[in-house]
Amino acid sequence: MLTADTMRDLYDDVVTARYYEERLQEEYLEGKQPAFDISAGPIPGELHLAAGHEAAGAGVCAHLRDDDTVTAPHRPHHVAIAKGVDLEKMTAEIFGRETGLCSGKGGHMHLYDPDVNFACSGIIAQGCPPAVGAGLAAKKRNTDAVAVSYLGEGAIDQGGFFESLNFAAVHDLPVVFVVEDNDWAISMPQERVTDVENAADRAGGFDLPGERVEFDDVCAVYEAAEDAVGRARSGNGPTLLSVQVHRRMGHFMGDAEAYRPDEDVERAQNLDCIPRLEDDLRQAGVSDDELMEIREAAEQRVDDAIEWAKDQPEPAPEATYEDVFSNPPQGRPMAAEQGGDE
Ligand SMILES: Cc1ncc(C[n+]2csc(CCOP(=O)(O)OP(=O)(O)O)c2C)c(N)n1
Ligand SMILES: [Mg+2]
Repeated sequence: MLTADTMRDLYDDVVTARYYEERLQEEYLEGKQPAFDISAGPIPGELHLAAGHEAAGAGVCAHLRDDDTVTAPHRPHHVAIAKGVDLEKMTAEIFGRETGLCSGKGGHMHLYDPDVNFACSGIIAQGCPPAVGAGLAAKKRNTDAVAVSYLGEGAIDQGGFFESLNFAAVHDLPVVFVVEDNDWAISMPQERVTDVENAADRAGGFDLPGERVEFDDVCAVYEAAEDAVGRARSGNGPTLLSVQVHRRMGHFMGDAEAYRPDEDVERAQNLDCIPRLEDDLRQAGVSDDELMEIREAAEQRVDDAIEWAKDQPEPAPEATYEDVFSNPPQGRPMAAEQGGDE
């Protein structure tokens, strides 16, 4: 049931996530020009921002508890924020700092927060099998925890996705698959690689319920996810949800989007989940002043997290070989031990 309080919480999530991406965009560009040196600046490496995807993060994760598991792909921040991942530690991770979620060695695509069972990965559809594993574990342990696996529409032809749908269906596992359909996989429009327009139609082949939420509508996602998560939590098996979202920025920071028609960029700017939710909130009796208060508090939290993260130390070079599966060959000295500084 969607109350005004729930809608306020959803609004808090989406404005936090949007502002977070806008601030990261600014920070990321620092020091990278003129030749776009990807390793320069306070955020080294690739960065995939999720502005325009917020409805899918907030609307689904609003139904989740800390002991529920979420796996996300390479565009993870809005989902992590909605799942309650620690904002400071996540930001420190993105900035490559020692106090980050993964000691600054994972970066923005490899966030892992065991406190709220959140993980993401740069390999598309990679999150599906682990989410199914979490669902299986919950079932074997007789808990009512659920797992949610997010993936993009560009990942719905991956074998791991099909195997995960099948295994979850056959074993009636408490898993919700959420496809964030932004129409693009990097520069590839969906219709060129997949004949199924609605990813939720894939559910039929596995005898699963499938539902699509059109437009960037946070409340509609919330309601669809209420059914899907409720079904999973009450032992009635998996669901496939497809949520229409829009990519308001390039695929990654530095993407000039030369392949993207201007009308599509304009469409993405117009179909924004935030003004739509603001209208819904006003209709529910929430004043503009209150909306502004929520926005300002969210912006302050984000600014504080970024300031804190930027003050954190970088990992020591010697930490390179910690937390790895394989250690360097015996006797091979670290660069620092050789007196080198590279
Ligand atoms: C298995 C695998 N193949 C290829 C890639 C390269 N790759 C990174 S993102 C991406 C497109 C993803 O599109 P989509 O799933 O729609 O997510 P979006 O970026 O639109 O959010 C590809 C092909 C990858 N990361 N993993
Ligand atoms: Mg996509």
